[in-house]
Amino acid sequence: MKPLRVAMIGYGFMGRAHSNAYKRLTDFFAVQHKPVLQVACARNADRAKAFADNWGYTRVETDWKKAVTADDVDLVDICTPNDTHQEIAIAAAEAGKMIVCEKPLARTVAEAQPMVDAVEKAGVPNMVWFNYRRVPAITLAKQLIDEGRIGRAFHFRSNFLQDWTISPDVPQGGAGLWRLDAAAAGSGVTGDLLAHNIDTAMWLNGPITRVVAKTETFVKERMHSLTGKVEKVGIDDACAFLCEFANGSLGVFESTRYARGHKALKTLELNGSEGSLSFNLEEMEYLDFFEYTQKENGASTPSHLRGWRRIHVTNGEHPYMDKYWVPGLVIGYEHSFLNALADFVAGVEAGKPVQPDFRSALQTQKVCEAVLQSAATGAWVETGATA
Ligand code: SOE
Repeated sequence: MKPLRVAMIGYGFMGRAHSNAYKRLTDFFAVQHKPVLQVACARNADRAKAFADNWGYTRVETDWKKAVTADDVDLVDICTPNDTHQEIAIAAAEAGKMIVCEKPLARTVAEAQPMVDAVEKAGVPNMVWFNYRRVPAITLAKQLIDEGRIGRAFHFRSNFLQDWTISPDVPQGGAGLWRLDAAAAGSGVTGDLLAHNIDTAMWLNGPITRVVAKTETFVKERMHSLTGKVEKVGIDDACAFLCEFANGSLGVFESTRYARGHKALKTLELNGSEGSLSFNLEEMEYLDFFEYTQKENGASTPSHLRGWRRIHVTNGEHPYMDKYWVPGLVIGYEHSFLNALADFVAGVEAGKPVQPDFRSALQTQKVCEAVLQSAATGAWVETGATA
């Protein structure tokens, strides 16, 4: 087995989620490369060391430029706030490293485009961690759509609801809370949460062509952890948008961090001429399927038998599930990262790009930007997103 030496830039929640995936990859997947946790990089040496010791990284760097150009590194994993993605990714591409980057790709399309150019010019394998595509029930949804079981799509609706920023005492800026700071994050729920839903939606249902949106910032001022001053809040706390897909279907999306009682209620539903699909992250081992037309014989399901079918996505023939336990036993959130990593490494070994790559994530970035532009003007905005 060949080593795949990883430089992890950043050590927060995603640094942990990805480190777990690197550690477990070859325990579950028959790939030819074994990740080696080589460099943990963070500006604060003590925190980098604590992270490295906990997860088993070989060494520590406090200068990301050294980490991404180091001879003992094959793959750079960007888990830092969004405002740093571009500089790190371009430097890593120029150094010829493989790159996996946290979502959203960048703060804006203008920032993301040079990242796409850099990885394509360097010809380095790249991926963005839109991990929810690799939840087996969502991957199964894609399979059912590709098998033609939904037919002509009419409606796509999707939510991502949280409630962790309702208190005006939550500061903006700093570890974890940079998500509330527009300078670091670029946007609020649009880039942080809806980007996931948009990525999944376009994977399942094709490009979103135009949008009309409304955003709201409920708490207008918050203490900034970095300056110690009360400052204007520049992010969207909530966002709702309508859209059209290139296939003629209509979309409705909503995200907020003010849905009291919801921690990560992430849902999607697709309604088509021959069937419907529904998914809810709180019960992530299930995919709900309504089969109007039976694909196998082309007949309509007899009306007295019609109803939503709850598929427990744990059988060996379900996506990824043959790698884990026995039928009936579930996997969790962390496995979506493991599955994504396995696909990435298998793609590298086969010489095939793995989706979503930077170019694909740029399409999601275009939709996010159109959503924010529409919210600012109140007008419908063309996204320019392609397949
Ligand atoms: C925000 O709370 C967050 O952690 C996002 O940043 C992640 O991308 C999402 O998967 C869960 O929620």
